[in-house]
Amino acid sequence: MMLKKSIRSCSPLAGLAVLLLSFSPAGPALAANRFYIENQTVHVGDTDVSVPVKLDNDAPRLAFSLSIKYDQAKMSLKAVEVSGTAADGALWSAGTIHSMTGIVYWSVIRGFNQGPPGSFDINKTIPAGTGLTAARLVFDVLAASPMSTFVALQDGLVGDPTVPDYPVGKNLLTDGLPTVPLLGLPGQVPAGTAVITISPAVTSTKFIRGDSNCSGEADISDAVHLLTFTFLGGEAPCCPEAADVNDDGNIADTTDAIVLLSHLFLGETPPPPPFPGCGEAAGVQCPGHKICNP
Ligand SMILES: [Ca+2]
Ligand SMILES: [Ca+2]
Repeated sequence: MMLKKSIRSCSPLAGLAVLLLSFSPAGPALAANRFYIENQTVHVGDTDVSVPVKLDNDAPRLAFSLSIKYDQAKMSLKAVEVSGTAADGALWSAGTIHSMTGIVYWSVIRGFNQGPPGSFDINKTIPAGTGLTAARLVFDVLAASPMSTFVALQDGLVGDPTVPDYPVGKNLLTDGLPTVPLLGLPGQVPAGTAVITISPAVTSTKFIRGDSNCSGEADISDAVHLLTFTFLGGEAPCCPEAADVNDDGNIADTTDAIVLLSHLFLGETPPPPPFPGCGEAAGVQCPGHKICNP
């Protein structure tokens, strides 16, 4: 009786409001759709620097496109990758890097349908979420001294102005209909522009003598590595100085493998320092030893 009375007492508008509220999505509302690139620091001489393009996405998407400007005199864009991102497994990830103008267009389609040619597969999407990584830009740093540069999400870019009617870049999300995202984080000026600080080169001077595969330890696998490299043309040492076990200036020769094996198994004289832990030797740079030079 009480329930019936309550419903009868509601006005039609109040009833509609109750109805709408009952269909409100559960959980916190997602932020506006947004592509952005965060400010970050790289170093003179860095290669394969990863600059993530982040995404706030309020609904699963079938595809997206990116249009990005960077300073081609300071950084060289080598690739746009989606492996390990929210778009991992995309069947289409392609575009054009205009290295002369510092402009890249890139399109990613998570999946194509098996049916009509060119149609999206609605079962393969980029998920909804905030702080997703949509793609990674892979740069080499060209600048020879510390300075500041930028990577900017921009619409309306023209990669090759010498070609009439060349397509104009646009940042879009697509779930059947195009969704125009916001570009950049609040406070980034100009909008969509991330500051990339190029700091002085990292000095990578540490290594372990004998650790020719840069595993963090000089052991029998290094002796195998040395012999495989010397006699079978195997993978080159990640740090030449580490492969000069006896420090005689000859890199990865037979004697180096013998010196290491003699120490490991016969207790003979250890390799000269730095050994067995990470250390430095005069004039040696060893950027390949990531464990000693994190
Ligand atoms: Ca090793
Ligand atoms: Ca040697």
